[in-house]
Amino acid sequence: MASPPYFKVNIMTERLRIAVQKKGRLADESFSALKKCGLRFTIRGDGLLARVKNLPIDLLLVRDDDIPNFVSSGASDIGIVGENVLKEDMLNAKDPMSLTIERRLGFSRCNLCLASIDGGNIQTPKDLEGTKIATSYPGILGQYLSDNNINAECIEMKGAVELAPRIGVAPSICDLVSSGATLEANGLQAFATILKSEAVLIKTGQELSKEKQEIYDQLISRLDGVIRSKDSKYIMLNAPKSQIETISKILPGSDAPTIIPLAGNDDLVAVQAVCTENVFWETLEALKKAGARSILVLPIEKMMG
Ligand code: PRT
Ligand code: ZN
Repeated sequence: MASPPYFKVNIMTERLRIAVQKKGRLADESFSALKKCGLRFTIRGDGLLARVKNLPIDLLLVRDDDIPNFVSSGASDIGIVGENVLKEDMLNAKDPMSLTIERRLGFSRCNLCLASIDGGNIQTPKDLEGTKIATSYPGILGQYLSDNNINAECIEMKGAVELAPRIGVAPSICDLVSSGATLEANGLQAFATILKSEAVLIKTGQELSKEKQEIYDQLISRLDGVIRSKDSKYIMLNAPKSQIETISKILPGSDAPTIIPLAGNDDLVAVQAVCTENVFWETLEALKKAGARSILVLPIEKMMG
């Protein structure tokens, strides 16, 4: 007897998992970047998982320190984390982590700096020899000290590192700085930057299923559009025909601009271009000097190559 036909029905569509910080300095901008990629989701009070409504994607809402491990182990396929946390975790991991940095995201920028009492006797990295340094980043600091042949003792603190000099724990610190206000409020001054950090998208080293890889590729293509459109502007202006070459050279980060004739005017043309770099007031002044008129700079919301 012929066996009945069996149809393989995949009821459990695979969902790509993205680990993001639940709450903190990285969280809002991570959510915002994903929303700009068209992901629709709601973050509820104490949930650990947010389901994306319009794509097969789940967000794992976790502490930032756990993100590299989640991604390396494959518990999450990708993640958004600060390079400072990533590098520290990689240096402290027993086994090499299985992950790659796929994109730099340009937010949560900060510097990991060495700082000491303003006007005190530690003013350069060499002055650290034989002293104590308080930090939450013993891995990165330890590597910096050994790379620079400095013998100093790292005192690990989980938080409030900036208080260490005042309470006598250590005369200097190694901590994250963004505006510099915390250092200033504590009478400290930075004298060296040992790591420049920003949020990065990391991907597990483990192979993704075909289904997940497709979702990932779609997300990355949208993310690239978000990253590119961030600093990009659309410029429109009128210019004398004779000045097209000079004006094209001034337009920052644009390929060949579009040149359109103007009705009833043989000498003037309309120039339109996508500028992929920042357009400053100085750029507009230079364009005007070169003969451009009616200059408009418009934001670009989305881009796809
Ligand atoms: O709870 P969870 O573990 O998830 O969060 P967290 O408390 O460990 O981290 P969180 O939310 O404070 O920071 C998350 C990430 O944001 C960091 O790992 C960095 O990648 C990035 N980031 C960017 C910063 C800062 N800027 C920053 N300024 N993280 C911390 N700071 C702190 C710094 O430690 C210091 O205390 O802010 C103070 C200095 O700020 P300024 O502006 O006064 O210089
Ligand atoms: Zn943390």
